[in-house]
Amino acid sequence: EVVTTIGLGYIGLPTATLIAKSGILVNGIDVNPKAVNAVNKGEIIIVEPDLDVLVKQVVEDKMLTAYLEPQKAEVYTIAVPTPFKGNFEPDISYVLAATNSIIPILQEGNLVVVESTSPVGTTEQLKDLIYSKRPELEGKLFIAYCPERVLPGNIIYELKHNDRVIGGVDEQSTQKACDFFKCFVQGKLHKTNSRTAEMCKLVENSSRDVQIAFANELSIICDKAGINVWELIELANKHPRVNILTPGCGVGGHCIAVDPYFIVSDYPLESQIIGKAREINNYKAFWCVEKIKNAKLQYRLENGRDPKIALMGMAFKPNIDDLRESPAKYIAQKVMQAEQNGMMVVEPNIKEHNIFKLTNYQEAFDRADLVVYLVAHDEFLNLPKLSNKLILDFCGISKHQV
Ligand code: SAJ
Repeated sequence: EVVTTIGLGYIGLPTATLIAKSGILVNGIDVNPKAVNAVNKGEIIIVEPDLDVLVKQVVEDKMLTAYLEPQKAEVYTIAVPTPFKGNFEPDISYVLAATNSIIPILQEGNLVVVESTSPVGTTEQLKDLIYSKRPELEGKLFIAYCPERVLPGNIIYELKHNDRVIGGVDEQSTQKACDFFKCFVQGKLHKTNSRTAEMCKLVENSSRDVQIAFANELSIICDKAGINVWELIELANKHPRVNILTPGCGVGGHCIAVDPYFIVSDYPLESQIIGKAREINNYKAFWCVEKIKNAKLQYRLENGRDPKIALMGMAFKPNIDDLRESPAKYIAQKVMQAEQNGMMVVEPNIKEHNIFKLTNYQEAFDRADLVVYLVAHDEFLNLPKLSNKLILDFCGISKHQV
C-alpha cells in the first residue's frame, strides 16, 4: 500500500512520518518548495519535539519522499489549513484545491481521508466535487473525515495514542478508513458519519473556548469585586464537580480561537454561548491593555514619572515558541503604540523578533517598575513573588489579584 499525504505542515508532516514509520510507503506533497526540499534532506521547518529525528530516519530509509505534485497512491490524506476569511467565514479553498489536485489520479478502490478542521458538510461537498469530475468512479471510492486532535508540543505522542473519530460518507468508507488508521494509531477508533465527525472537531475546541471564557469572565468580575480570582478558582475547584480553567490574557493559537467561528457562521442564531465565548476571550486581551494603561497612569500620579514596563511572554500559550494569533503579542503591540521607550518585551522561547527588541526575563524584571505577566512560562515561576514592584498578573504567575 502507498499513501499520499497532501500538506506537510504541523499535522501533515508528523502524520506522514508516523505512517512511514509503520512500514507504509508515503509520498508527502506540499505546494511550498521549501517544505518539500527540507523533507527530502531529512530536515523540518516547523518546531516540534522529536519530529526532526523521526523525519530524518524515514527519509533516509526511503519510506517518505516529498513532492510538489500529487503522486498516485491507494490512500490519500488531506491535512491543509482551513483559516477564516475577514468576515469570520471558514475558508475551505485549500481543502478544495488539495482535492482538485488528486481528482485526475484517483482510481477505483482508493480511500480519501480529510483531516483538516472543516465546516459541517465539507466531506460530502468534496464527494460531490470528486464524482462530478469523475462520474465513472461514483460509488467506487471510499471517502471519510477523521479530524486531528493533537496538542502542539506533544504531537508525536498524541498522534499515536489519542482516540480518533472516523466518519465516512457511507458505512463502507468509515470501515475502510478505520482499517487504515489501525495501522499506525494505538488509541481507540470511534466510528460515525462524516457530518458528526466534522461537528465533533469543532465542538471539542468550542467547548474549551467556552470554558476558558468562563474563567476569563470570572477574572474580570473578581477584579471589580476586589477578590483574588486565583484564590477563588482554587477554592471553587475543591468542589468535586467543579473544574474551572485558568484565566489568561486571551485565547490564541490557530485552533481554539478559530474553530468556534465555523459553527457560529453556519448556525448564527443557535450558537449563542459559543459566539459569546469568542467575544469574551477576544475582549479579555483588550481589557488587559486598559489595565496596563491604568496602572501606568496610577504609577505616574504616585511617582511623578512613567514606569518602566516589562511585558512577560509573547507566545500564545506557556512554554512554546509559537506567536500565531497570540493575545500577548496583540497586547504588546497595543502597549507599544503608546509606549516606545519605557517598555521591555520578554519571550524566553525565541531568540529575536522582527517588531520587538527582546530583553532577558531576569534583566527585564530587575529593571521594571511595572511587571506584566502575560504568559505563564516556566522561567517566570522562579522570579520573586513579592517585591516593591507593581505587578499585573494576567496568567497566574504570582497569583496577585488582577
Ligand atoms: N488557555 C487559557 N486557559 C486555560 C487553557 C488554555 O487561557 O486554562 C489558552 C492558552 O493560553 C491558549 C489557548 O487557550 O492561548 C489555547 O491553548 P490550548 O492549550 O487549550 O489549545 P491548543 O490551541 O494548543 O490546541 C487545541 C487542543 N484542543 C483541545 O484541547 C480541545 C488540541 O487537542 C487540538 O488538536 C488543537 O487545539 C487543534 O489543532 O485543533
